[in-house]
Amino acid sequence: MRLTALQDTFAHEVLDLNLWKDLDERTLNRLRIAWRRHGVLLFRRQSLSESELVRFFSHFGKSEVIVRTDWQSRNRDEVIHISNMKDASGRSIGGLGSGELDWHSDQSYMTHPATGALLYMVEMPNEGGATYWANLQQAYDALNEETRSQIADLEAIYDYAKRQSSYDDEAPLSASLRRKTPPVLHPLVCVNPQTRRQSLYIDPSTMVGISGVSAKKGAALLAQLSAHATQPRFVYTHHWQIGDVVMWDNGQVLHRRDHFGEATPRWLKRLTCQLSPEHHLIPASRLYLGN
Ligand SMILES: O=C(O)CCC(=O)C(=O)O
Repeated sequence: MRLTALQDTFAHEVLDLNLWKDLDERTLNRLRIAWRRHGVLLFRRQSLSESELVRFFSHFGKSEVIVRTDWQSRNRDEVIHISNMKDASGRSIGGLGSGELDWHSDQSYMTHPATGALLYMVEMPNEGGATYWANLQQAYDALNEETRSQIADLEAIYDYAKRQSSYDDEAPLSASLRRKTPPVLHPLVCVNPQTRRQSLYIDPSTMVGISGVSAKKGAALLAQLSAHATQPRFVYTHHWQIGDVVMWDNGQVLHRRDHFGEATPRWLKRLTCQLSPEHHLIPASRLYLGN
């Protein structure tokens, strides 16, 4: 197994590894360390059944069954489909349609976010649909001292209703989804347990304000932090190929996607898992009970 930096960014490609094979503990440990260090890993030319995907990802943390059961695979509850494709009866086979997805961090609307995530590309259009990852550690390091002390003790409010309203194929939040996703708080600054370095934790698609700060000032500060964190110098751009597996740590990076043609099929399989708080930055969380 070899590692190589992608476009001179933090993201790395892992070469010479077939993920459908049994991987020995030494290789798995090298992968775990590489993932913690780099935040985004790419494996090209993979060919995996859903069971093989689940088995591979189980080496990194406990699989999560997400709140969107309507996006679930029929074979494995842990696998969801991200697709604009429809089945023979005209029903969507998955979620997120074909529109642009703004910067976000998976699961940030949960009190215990499962921060490990993996996408596997099955079917894709010739144009559009690139995915981007932005490094929150690098973004924090580049903040000035004034902003660092301004945000040191602040918590942002996260609401799934805002996230869902940004999807191009969605109805308003149902009562049952609302019950599973009450608004939560996460600190704007978290500590990486391995390096002890401080890092930003934000999600522009889901944050609706800052606890204890006026709506206007909170919105302005969140917009400023989001614009800062997603500058091209902190971003890796991924142009997909069929068979790509990308895994990322939502405690370290944000991601977004370009739109693509509504009529062109695109289909990814996604898994999420709970990562170890000893080795990965997991944002502290609590329910938001109002200012
Ligand atoms: O479709 C993509 O490329 C990205 C999907 C995504 O943002 C997600 O699954 O959270």
